[in-house]
Amino acid sequence: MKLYGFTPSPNTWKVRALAAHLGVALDYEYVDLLKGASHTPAFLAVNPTGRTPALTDGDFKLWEANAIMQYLASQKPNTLWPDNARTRADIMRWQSWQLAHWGKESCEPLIFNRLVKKLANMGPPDEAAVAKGLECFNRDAAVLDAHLAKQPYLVGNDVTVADFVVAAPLFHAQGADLPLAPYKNVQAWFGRVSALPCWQQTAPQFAAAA
Ligand SMILES: N[C@@H](CCC(=O)N[C@@H](CS)C(=O)NCC(=O)O)C(=O)O
Repeated sequence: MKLYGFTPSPNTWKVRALAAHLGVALDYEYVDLLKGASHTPAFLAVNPTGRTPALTDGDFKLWEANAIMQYLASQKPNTLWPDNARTRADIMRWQSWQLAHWGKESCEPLIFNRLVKKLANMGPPDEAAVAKGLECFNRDAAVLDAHLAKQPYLVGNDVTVADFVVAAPLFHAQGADLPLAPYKNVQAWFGRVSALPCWQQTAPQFAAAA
C-alpha cells in the first residue's frame, strides 16, 4: 500500500502513526503542498479533490483520512477497530465529530492562523477566525473533558482509532497556543495517547518537512 501525505499535517501524521502502531507497512510519498504538488495531474488521478492524505492499494484508491484509517485498521484483527457493531459506531461517532466540529471548527482555524501562517510566511492571523476558533474550542473541549472524566479513552477502557483521530491536532497545542489549561482530563488522556511510540516513530520534522 502507498500513502501520499503532507508530513507536518495532523491528517497525515495520524494515518502514519496508526499504521506504525498496527505494524501495517506503507510506502510513503511526500506531497509538497507548499509547491502545489496535490494539484498535479498525477496526484489528481489518485485524489481528484487535490488533498492529502490519499492511499492506493493496487488499483484501489482511497482518500479522506478517516476512511483510510478504517481501511488500514481492517487489515488484521486488532483492538483499535474491534469487530463489534456498537464499538465501531461509537468510534465513527468520534471520527464524525472530529471532522465536523473538533477539527474543522475548533483546532484547524487556530492551528492555521497561529502556526501554519507563521511557518509558511502567510501574513498575520485573521483575528475574527481566531476568536471564533477559541469559542468553538472551549465548547468542544468541555464536552471532551466531561467524557474523559468517566473513562480513560474515548471508546471504553482501551485506545482505539477514535483516540488517534481526536488526539492528532493536539500535537500542535503548544505551537497554536490551544487553550488546554482548564481541561485536565483532556490533558491526562492526551498524555496517555501521545506516549504511544508510534507517534514519535512517524513524527514530522518541521525543518525538513519530508
Ligand atoms: N477531510 C480531509 C482533509 C484533508 C485536507 O484538508 N488536507 C490538506 C492538508 S491538511 C490538503 O491536502 N490541502 C491541500 C489543498 O487543499 O490544496 C481528510 O480528513 O483527509
